[in-house]
Amino acid sequence: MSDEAVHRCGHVAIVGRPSVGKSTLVNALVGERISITSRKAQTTRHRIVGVLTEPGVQFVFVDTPGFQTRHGSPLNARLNRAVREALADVDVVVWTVDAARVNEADRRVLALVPAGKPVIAALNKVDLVADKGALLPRIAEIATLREFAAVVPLSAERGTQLDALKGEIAKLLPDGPPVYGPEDLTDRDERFLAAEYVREQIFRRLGDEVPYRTTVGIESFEHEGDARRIHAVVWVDRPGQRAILLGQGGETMKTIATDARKSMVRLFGGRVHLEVWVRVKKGWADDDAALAKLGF
Ligand SMILES: Nc1nc2c(ncn2[C@@H]2O[C@H](COP(=O)(O)OP(=O)(O)O)[C@@H](O)[C@H]2O)c(=O)[nH]1
Ligand SMILES: [Mg+2]
Repeated sequence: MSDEAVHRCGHVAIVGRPSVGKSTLVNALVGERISITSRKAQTTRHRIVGVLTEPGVQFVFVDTPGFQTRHGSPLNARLNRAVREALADVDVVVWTVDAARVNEADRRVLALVPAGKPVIAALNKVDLVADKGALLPRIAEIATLREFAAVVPLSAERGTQLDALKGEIAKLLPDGPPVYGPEDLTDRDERFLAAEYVREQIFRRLGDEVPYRTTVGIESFEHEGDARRIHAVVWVDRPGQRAILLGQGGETMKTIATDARKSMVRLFGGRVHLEVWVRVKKGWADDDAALAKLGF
């Protein structure tokens, strides 16, 4: 920004149906992997903030779980509440869709945005659209759904058009001092991120059932100089799921822990000693009280 006297700062909610690339987009904007991603729906379970500080402007991005309209479980009710809350107190909404197709679920998410709230449409995954000419009619079609501040085709994964998106968002942010420190990347602590990185690998490596019956807790997190000693516990529903997580001779869990540890080293710096245990706790995903205890 040219005028040094003016500083902008505001909250930006990234919303959309599951798997359109919301968390990937937040990570790309912030420049670090603070929100976990996978091909599976509902990888994101928590509202998580990603902070980007540039000269004259601070963006506070709010990543949200994808809005769930199909199943009425206590977990989904909590996910939906997280989305509604994220929408209520932000300055700008980035409604994220897959550039290849906009469907009923996308439109339902858009309908949740309160009237008068500025919305930017982000058409993600343009790298997968072979016929770029097909984008123009789609943009025109999207523009009829609501009044948008801007429609920006982009690729979160490739990092294309992110500056265009940031520019459009910055125009809509209110004047105000930064609310986070210049080095801050997220509102979450290392303990939370460590648990998330373990969960990310479970979502990426295991089939369709087990990840959804799994949660991760941190039993202990100790600093020894610039090294960290982390003890994580993966909670599952049934002994059979424990066996799947461990794999032949513990190989699956070993790979999960190795890759999760790499992500921790990258973000935290320094050495990381990670130990992961798998324990059985019956019915954790159905029990409201247990959910609250685990931090949902
Ligand atoms: N090809 C391509 N894939 C993407 C892009 N953005 C996200 N993805 C992939 O889409 C999947 C879902 O992404 P994620 O960020 O977890 O979606 P979310 O559920 O909306 O948070 C992941 O496998 C990402 O790697 C993109 O711009 N291009
Ligand atoms: Mg996500």
